[in-house]
Amino acid sequence: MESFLNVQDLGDLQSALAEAREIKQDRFKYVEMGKNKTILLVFFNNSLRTRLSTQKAAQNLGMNVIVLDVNAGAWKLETGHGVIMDGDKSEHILEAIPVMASYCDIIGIRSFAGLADRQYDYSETIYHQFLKYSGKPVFAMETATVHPLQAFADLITIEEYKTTPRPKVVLTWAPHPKPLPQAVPDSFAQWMNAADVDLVITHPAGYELDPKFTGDAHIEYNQLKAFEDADFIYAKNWSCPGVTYPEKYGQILHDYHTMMDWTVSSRQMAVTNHGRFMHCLPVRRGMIVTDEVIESPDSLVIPEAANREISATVVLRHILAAL
Ligand code: AN0
Ligand code: CP
Repeated sequence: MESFLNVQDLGDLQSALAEAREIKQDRFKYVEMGKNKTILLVFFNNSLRTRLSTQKAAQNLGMNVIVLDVNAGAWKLETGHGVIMDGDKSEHILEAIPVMASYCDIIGIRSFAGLADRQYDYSETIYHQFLKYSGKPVFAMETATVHPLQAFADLITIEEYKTTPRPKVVLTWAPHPKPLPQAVPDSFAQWMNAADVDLVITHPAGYELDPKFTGDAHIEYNQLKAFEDADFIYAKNWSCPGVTYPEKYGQILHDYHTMMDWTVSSRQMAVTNHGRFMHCLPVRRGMIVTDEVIESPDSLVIPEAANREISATVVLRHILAAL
């Protein structure tokens, strides 16, 4: 595997889930695979889970790990082409990428959407520059439009906790004070569409996600109706994806104070089928979800985050196998 952005990149999903179960039984089973291989994790944005779980996964496979926080100690990188670099950016990404690549065998990238230019974000410009100019396998640790390591961990978690063969999974928008990317809901929708679940998406009008990720998932604008008989509730905020309102791409459409009835509380959880609560974290309590719901025994946020180590171990194993 040369590139990991989409669910299809991993090959057969059922075999990948079987590999996840195998790795969970014995995380160090393939510790010889990564001997004398070096992985570089490049962060343009903050991270707790991705940073720790991807390092742990690489160590499970016996790799050497280097982590670079671009905005904390490296030179500020210019990413545009044809720019006269007379500002605060000292180095161009087109030199920095091949230099970084010369020290490693695999590169992970965290580079969030800028939320200003839809075309730039949705063509995954930075990720594709890494792919093109590194000559090394590259994988997404949340890029502009996708977060596949998260969505794979989410699916592993749903497989572990489901009580029916085809559970009803609801992706719900929830309020947040700052504009956030669409990467998490995009990947979640894409992976759920590839899995054996009944996916329903609920959000206020205007937050329609790109159909290239949502496919033919059912969209229900009435949140409470969407929650009826749900087995899993997956909450996330996202800013305007620019599908319905291209001019509002990356913006918050309404003052969040007026949207607080979308916060996931026991009022909505009561109509589910003993639904389990999920969120990728970090989560803002009182905005996305109430303390009561996130602290309840039906909250899966901790095992879900723990499964990030498992999803990353499976993905890195696939990349190592093709080196
Ligand atoms: C990021 C996002 O919404 O994409 C990362 C989530 C894993 N969240 C924040 O920036 C708060
Ligand atoms: N869920 C997730 O990717 O968390 P971090 O942003 O902390 O890595």
